[in-house]
Amino acid sequence: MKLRLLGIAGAAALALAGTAWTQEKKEESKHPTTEAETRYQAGSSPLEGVQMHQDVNPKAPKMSEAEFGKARQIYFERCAGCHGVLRKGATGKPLTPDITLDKGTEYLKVFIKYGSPAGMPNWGTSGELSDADVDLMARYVQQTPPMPPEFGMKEMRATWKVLVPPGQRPTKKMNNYNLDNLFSTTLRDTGEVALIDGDTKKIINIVKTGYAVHISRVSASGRYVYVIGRDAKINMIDLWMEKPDNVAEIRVGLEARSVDTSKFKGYEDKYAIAGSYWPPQYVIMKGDTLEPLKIVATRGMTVDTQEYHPEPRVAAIVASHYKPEFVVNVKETGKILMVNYKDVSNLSVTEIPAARFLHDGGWDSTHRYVLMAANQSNKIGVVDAKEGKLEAIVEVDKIPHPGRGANFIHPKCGPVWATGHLGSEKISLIGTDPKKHKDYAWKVCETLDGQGGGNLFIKTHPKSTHLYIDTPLNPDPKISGSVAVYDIKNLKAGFKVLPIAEWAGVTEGAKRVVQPEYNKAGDEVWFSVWSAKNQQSALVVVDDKTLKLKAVIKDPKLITPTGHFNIYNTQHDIY
Ligand code: DHE
Repeated sequence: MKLRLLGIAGAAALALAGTAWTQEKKEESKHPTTEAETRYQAGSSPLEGVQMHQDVNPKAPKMSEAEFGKARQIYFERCAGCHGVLRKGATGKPLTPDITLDKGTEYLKVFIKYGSPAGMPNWGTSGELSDADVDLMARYVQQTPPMPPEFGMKEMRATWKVLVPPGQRPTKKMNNYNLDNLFSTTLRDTGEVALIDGDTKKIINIVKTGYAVHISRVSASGRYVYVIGRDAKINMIDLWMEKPDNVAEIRVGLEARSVDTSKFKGYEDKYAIAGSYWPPQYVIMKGDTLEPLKIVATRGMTVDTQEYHPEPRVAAIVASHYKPEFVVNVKETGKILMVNYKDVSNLSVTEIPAARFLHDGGWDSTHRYVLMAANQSNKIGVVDAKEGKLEAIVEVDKIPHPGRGANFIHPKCGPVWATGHLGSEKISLIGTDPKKHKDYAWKVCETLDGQGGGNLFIKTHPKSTHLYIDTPLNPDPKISGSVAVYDIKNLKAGFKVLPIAEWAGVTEGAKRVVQPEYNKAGDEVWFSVWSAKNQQSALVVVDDKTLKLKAVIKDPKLITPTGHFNIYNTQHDIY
């Protein structure tokens, strides 16, 4: 795995920067960080465009209003993902004036320009920030952090639109599509999803959604698709319409990543839930109109040191099949919340301690246990949804990133759930059967080697004997443009490599291959070949039996495809 190297000038400058450098070097040996990892976490925040109060600290270096505005925009585009909206630290270090004023402008400039091996990107020497911008940012982080506005019921209701009220919607399916085998594909940079017929591979509709659209989830009945953008806009699509399209929309905050809907028997399609990064909160909505009903803040104490965190972001949310509950990951406090929606006005929430920096995760094959990755802690928290308690914390490799994970039967350990890692090539297989395979339950029962680090998603299907591992964030284009496939029945044989980007026949762009997703039958696997906004992208469909190319879907409208969600598999949590 390639480490980011600092230039000689950078190292020398950092050496001058004093003891902090020695400390950073110690951390480097424990946690070598790749550029891909750091940049993935440091994704752009839509808060860059939000009006905020400017409060210039009199002790801080001078900045004009225009300079402050420009620096604020750069901060939210590049820095807030790691250092937090309020600069109190998230996966990156805190950058509040009590710390930064002591360091001073020259010291901060060195860090910003050259980066640090502990994870700070080399914004200056990589050419992303000019010397003038580096100077601007060094002065900016010494000012009092501007505070984005809150987003409560009044603001949500002002954005809420029911485009087609439930009474005016079809009473039966009005199209001939095989809805179970439809795919909702994220078109990240156009703020749209492509609804694609999985049988004919034809695009049914391109539906407008939020900014830098992120994920789709499917209602318990399979009729509605809920899509969330990074600007916290949710779009609700009715698949029964002649041409499936939006029927309701709302903004639930200023920045968000997760949405899901109630799946417990008797509550199908009744509620939707969305979690936001800013403000740190989740909201429960009516499932058929998105009318906001209840907003709950996640600000509070961290799980380990029990200190107050002002902006604990809501990461993955999944819906329980065991109880009328949503499972809500709170990233910075490291708590998994079991939010019981039986009585929304007298909401009861069970707070389960896991580990800091909870991110993504999914169910075991029985849907009783949910496994959530605390990515910067290198741990998986396991919750028993039936008993409503922590079952185990499992140590894995560096920066686990399961997506929703992959479930299959291991010859020795019985049922296992698998996760890959952003920070290493390892794939950890965790035993999930405490009854019949007690010795392996909640332990890493086998570790496989993949192609390299930079893995984001891993997938299999109950009808398949293959396990697919993508590596879109690996620095080597050969690895980021291909996927590794294991034969589950013969793991010892190692993996085969499928050159997906080459098969796509796309000539330009970075061509990162991302997110394996099965069709309903479990005999095809879909991948996105993700290029830049102004370059051609594609979807590649692989025959799961033969591991040969089955189809390439290309269309000028397929701009920056990333995640894709098969309706049936997403509806039933099959992975
Ligand atoms: Fe995601 C899931 C957050 C960057 C594609 N991503 C998730 C989830 C969270 C999250 C919390 C779990 C949602 C759930 O299950 O309810 N993602 C973040 C980030 O904070 C991060 C690191 C940086 C950012 O600024 O957003 C980030 N994500 C990305 C990408 O760059 C990806 C690869 C491309 C894209 O479309 O933006 C990406 N994330 C995805 C996908 C899923 C996802 C496809 C759903 C996986 C699944 O199988 O369910």
